[in-house]
Amino acid sequence: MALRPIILHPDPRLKATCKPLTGIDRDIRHLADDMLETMYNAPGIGLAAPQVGVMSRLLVMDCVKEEGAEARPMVLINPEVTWTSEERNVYEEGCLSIPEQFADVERPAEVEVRWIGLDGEEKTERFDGLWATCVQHEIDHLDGRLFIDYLKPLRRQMITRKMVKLKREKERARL
Ligand code: K1U
Ligand code: ZN
Repeated sequence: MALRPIILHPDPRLKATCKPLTGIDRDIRHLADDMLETMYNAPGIGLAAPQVGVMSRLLVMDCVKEEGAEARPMVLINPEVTWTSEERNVYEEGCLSIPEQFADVERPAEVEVRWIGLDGEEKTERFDGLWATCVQHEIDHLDGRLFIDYLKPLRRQMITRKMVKLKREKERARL
């Protein structure tokens, strides 16, 4: 297992639509392991393949936050939202590709998602609370959408400008 570098906004790979996976092989299992390690290390509660530069429809998440509670690492391949609740929920979201920036985003409070597991089996589950917010945020990544795309243009531009500056500073520090 290895940590993979997380791509920072703005980057064209974070704006692109990812391709469905057609099979599960050793490389995919390796990618999922690396993504879970990268997510826990960040630390984060989710991570989508394009955030590590892989343009495939795969995401990992674990929203168990309680101290001492058993972890629930999940790997979702080709996830699809099959139902959304009318009730909506506001959560202050962050993103590992947009560090230190947070904003309220309104989304359906509950969603049903269908996906393929690493065992090749189709699964369906209803998510609520933070799990619902996180799975929608991660599926958005697979469609090239970021949480800042839900904000007013001015706020989005301000965050993007800060990120351009941050990336420039990081690049300078690397040289
Ligand atoms: O996709 C990502 O960039 C990961 C992101 C997921 C997410 C956060 C908040 C709402 C929806 C989706 C993160 O994990 S940001 C870090 C974070 O939220 C967190 C980190 C440590 C403990 C608890 C939360
Ligand atoms: Zn994100």
